[in-house]
Amino acid sequence: MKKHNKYSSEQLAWLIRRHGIEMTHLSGGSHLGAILSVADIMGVLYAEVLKFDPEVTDWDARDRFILSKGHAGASVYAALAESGFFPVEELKTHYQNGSRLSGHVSHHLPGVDLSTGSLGHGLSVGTGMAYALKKDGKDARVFVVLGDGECNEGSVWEAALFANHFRLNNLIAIIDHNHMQSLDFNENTLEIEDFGAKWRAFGWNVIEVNGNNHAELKVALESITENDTLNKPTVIIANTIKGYGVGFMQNDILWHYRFPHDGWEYDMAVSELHANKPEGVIDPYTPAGIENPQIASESDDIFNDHTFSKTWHPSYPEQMRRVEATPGSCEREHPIQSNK
Ligand SMILES: Cc1ncc(C[n+]2csc(CCOP(=O)(O)OP(=O)(O)O)c2C)c(N)n1
Ligand SMILES: [Mg+2]
Repeated sequence: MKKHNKYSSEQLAWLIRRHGIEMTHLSGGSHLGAILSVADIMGVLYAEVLKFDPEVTDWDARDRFILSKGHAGASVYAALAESGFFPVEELKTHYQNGSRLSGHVSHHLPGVDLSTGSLGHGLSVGTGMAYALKKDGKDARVFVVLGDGECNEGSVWEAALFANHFRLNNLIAIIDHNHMQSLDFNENTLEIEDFGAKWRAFGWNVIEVNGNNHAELKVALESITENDTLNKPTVIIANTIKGYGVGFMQNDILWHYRFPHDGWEYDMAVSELHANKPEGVIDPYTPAGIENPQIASESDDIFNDHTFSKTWHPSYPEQMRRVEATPGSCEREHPIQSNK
């Protein structure tokens, strides 16, 4: 694959994770689990796939990119800053009053084509862009990254129909399939499986990969580039883990909204990242890691199940009462454990 960045995809994904932790920590912002989940997809796209020029942001032939799951805005901000679109230092203003780096993706930043955050719109706009580019004979592609919970939105499927009808082979959707949304597993919220079969039925070329594995993502993306005869839009179902990269955040829905607080949460997250830092990357915040990091104690809220369908941790008594008031809601089995 061609290189479009001074960083490798692994280095860039690491930096996206590190920035995501710092940005949510400094701002008290949310959606860190969603940022960590999509970091590898963003790293591969911005290091090796997307055609762009940070000096000429409205370059006609640039690939278009839409982060439709706009709540993971920190991931695209970090990717853009590390790709030269604006100073890395500005990332610290995320969520602050007056900052261009709003919590959800803002088109006021160079390199962003569409503001997102209200789920379900990115694929429709991307489809329109791909249609227009094709009509104008432009050699550019459109990449849209969606959440899997986002695919509960009907508008996603309307766009899927349109893209198939016009055989938009310049459109690539990548779904961050982490099996979770805000409060629970997708399967307990609104079932979407068999996900691949659904897209196939809508006429799309479907590729399923491990979305935290760079090699698999690259093979999938390369296969689309090489297959010029493909007369269909492509969807890559990227199976990911929400919170990937920080053990105690992985598959714990708490980290959809929670930010890493001072103390063991921040210290353990940063220390784990440091233990897995690729060669040649400098941590812009804690270059030498954290000396004597605080570690969670037994009484700390770590490795507990915070999903709505199982139970809420006792530290959330109000929500717990709500769950108990809903008959049967506590007894439901985890769909993945029960292999539904
Ligand atoms: C139209 C709309 N409804 C609700 C929300 C609130 N919301 C923010 S993130 C989220 C969950 C999204 O889950 P998913 O698409 O799976 O993304 P993930 O965080 O798992 O990557 C929801 C419902 C929203 N942003 N937009
Ligand atoms: Mg999800």
